[in-house]
Amino acid sequence: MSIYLGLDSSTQSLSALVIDFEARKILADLSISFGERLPQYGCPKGVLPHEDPAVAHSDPLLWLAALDLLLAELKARGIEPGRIEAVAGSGQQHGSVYLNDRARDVLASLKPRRHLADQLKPALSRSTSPIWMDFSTGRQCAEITEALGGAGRVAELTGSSCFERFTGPQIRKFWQTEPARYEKTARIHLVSSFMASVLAGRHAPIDFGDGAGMNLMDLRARNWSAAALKATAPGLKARLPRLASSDTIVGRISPYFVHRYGFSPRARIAAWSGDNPCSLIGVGLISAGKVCISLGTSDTYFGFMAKPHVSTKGEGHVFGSPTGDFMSLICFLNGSLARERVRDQYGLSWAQFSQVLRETKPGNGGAVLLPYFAPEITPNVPSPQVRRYGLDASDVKRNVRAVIEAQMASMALHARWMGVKTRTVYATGGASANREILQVMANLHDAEVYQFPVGKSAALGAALRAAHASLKADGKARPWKEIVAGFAEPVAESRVRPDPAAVRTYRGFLKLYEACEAHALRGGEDPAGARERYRRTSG
Ligand code: XUL
Repeated sequence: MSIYLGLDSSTQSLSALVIDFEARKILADLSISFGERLPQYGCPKGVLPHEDPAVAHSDPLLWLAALDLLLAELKARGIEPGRIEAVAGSGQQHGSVYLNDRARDVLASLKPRRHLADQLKPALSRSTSPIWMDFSTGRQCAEITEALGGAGRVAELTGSSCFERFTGPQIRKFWQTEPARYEKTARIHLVSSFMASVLAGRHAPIDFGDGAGMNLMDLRARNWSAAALKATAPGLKARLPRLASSDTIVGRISPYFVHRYGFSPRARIAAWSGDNPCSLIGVGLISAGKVCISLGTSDTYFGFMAKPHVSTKGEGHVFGSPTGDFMSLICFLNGSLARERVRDQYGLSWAQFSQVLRETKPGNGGAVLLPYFAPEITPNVPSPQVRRYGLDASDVKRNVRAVIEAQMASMALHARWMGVKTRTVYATGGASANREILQVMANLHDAEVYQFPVGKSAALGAALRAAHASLKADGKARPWKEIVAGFAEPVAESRVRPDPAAVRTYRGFLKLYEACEAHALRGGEDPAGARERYRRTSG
């Protein structure tokens, strides 16, 4: 038997991929969209509405309701859960779940006749979960940064300077604003370790990949940093799960899933990780040299890293890689959100959007859009602001091209700290199906871009991690190269080549974009001169 299940608990949906590892085949691929299938939870895009736009919380019970729905559907699709050897998962990073001291017993005695959400409800000490889109902890970030001796020091210690969405600042805010509830909190999980805990019926550890997204873990020593814990909240260590490597087996699956869905009682639950560490595996980045751009709710730019090399200017992060090494990552919040905003604003279909990209010229005649429709993570823009330079809001075509060029230019600029010049970019995530977008990507990064046969790189990475951890537990460990072979490989024929003329245009365009960004965000000089220079040189 070599059937493994990878789950991905992401912002807007829960997905599953079932793989036959030896046959290198995907047996099932399905998703539950929170907005469409579980509207009663009031999270249309996976986020609870809030009067403060900086606050982004979700309902953790929604993720459990989705798990019940998904597993029932898997069975209905003819997958026999009893054949699944092991399960691993991927969770949206940074989000946290707060449980009281009843959680341990509740997890250990889940009743197969009742829904997970109903049973876990009394075990929550906080009814909502702050997620990665939250920007409300600026004050806490400043306090932690000061206590730890500055942004550079925090980055060296934890892999990232303090970011609003990271779990440490979020926990500090909870302790400061709701001390009584914090007092009642016995365990704080990440989305990943929470979902693993439910599946295993016991508190699961946090893996080094996702643990690095908290501003609490000593990146090199791979333990909770006493200084970071102290700077965050009192009594925090006792409330956190232990840290463990990504190939840890948490235990056998909880009897709940055996009786309700027919899993084998011997099925293993492997530690879950963050969606980005899982995607790293899902696109086969197990050594240095290539990067991946994932175009999802957020856009991320990431790559494998052998030794940790952090950004001290707050432009990105270093997380653990599931291989035991490291990964670099930059997150752009205005990903599909910004693309959809522009498409909807002009009433276009995706086909029309692509058509416009085909019809318009690289460099857009020097028109620049800064598309911070929502607060932006990279560069740091704490409240929404959309700026146009040499661009009229009524110009449909130029605005369409401008949003894509802005996203790709911003990636190129803010990835410089990684010091990697790559000739190959792997593209994944929903929008990677759009070849016109990939052409702009290829031209702006002066690199060949490849697509993948499986869009769900995080769920695939999770399934491959389940195989890796389970084989290791059986004493049959296989090297990562063999684990990803035949699954996490780009489609050779999908190659999008950079166009040399566009590459030249974009060299100048990048300077212009940088000047516009500096003007809008850092009080830099008016970019009119830069636009003129760009116009002259681009002919
Ligand atoms: C990464 C980040 C997002 C989330 C959501 O740092 O915040 O990519 O993981 O998927």
